[in-house]
Amino acid sequence: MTTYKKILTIQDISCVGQCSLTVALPILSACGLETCILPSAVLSTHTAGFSGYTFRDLTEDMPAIKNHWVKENIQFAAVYTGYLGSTKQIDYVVDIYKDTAKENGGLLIVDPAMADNGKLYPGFDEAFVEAMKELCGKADYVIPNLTEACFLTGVEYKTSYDRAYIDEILEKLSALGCKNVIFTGVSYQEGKTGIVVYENGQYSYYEHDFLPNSCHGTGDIYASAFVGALVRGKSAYDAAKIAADYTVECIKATAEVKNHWYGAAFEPVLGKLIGML
Ligand code: PXL
Repeated sequence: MTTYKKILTIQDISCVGQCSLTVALPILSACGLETCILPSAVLSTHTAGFSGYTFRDLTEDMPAIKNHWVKENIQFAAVYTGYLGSTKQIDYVVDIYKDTAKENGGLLIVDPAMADNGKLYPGFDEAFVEAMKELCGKADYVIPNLTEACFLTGVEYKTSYDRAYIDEILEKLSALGCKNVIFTGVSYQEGKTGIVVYENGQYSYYEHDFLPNSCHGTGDIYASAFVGALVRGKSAYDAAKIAADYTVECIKATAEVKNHWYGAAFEPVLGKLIGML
């Protein structure tokens, strides 16, 4: 019973597209955590590859939701944020964390889901990046990909780099206040990729094969599995490794499905994730 913890995840509902809450909720539940949700926005689909999607921003619902939780004395063992719908929402998230988790030692885990392949996602701008820097600076763990880390630190995005380049980014993330960094998609050699775990200033690296058919939504799968394993009591390195191994299984499962371009088939291999915990 002692491992049954309640956590809150704040990210959008993309009704179709296998990302954000439709991924985080099942993965965190499979990890054995009571998973409470706060949708940041509702979209008909995600924004990467579909056109004409609807977008309902739920920023203005957030304060009343939080006030109700505070009145009910609801507290979370961790708050995990993903794709957020507006710059103003980031301030509300800080407030929600403060009132529902921080004072009781709850963790703040931030996936700064805002960019990939050198570019910001549609709808995000410099003001959003600035607000995200503030949020990351308060986090116990941040889980950026290389593009997000570059936007957060002002370092030029490169597709080919060495350890010194990654170290510079890690130092700049620490200067923002990020306590621990789980840096995804760091590749030092052809055919390989991996995760840098930068915990209390100590660098470690888990390398695995790079799969060429990498698909949309794997960042959300990775972050959710990492959070699930970490809150279940794994060390940051072990949680980072479990999440990487599970994400690889998801990419392999997706390759078995014809024309599945918009997300990863994470469901058929959920049992493997459970087995790793
Ligand atoms: O997977 C990140 C993500 C989450 N939510 C929405 C997105 C994206 C990436 O494009 O568009 C709405």
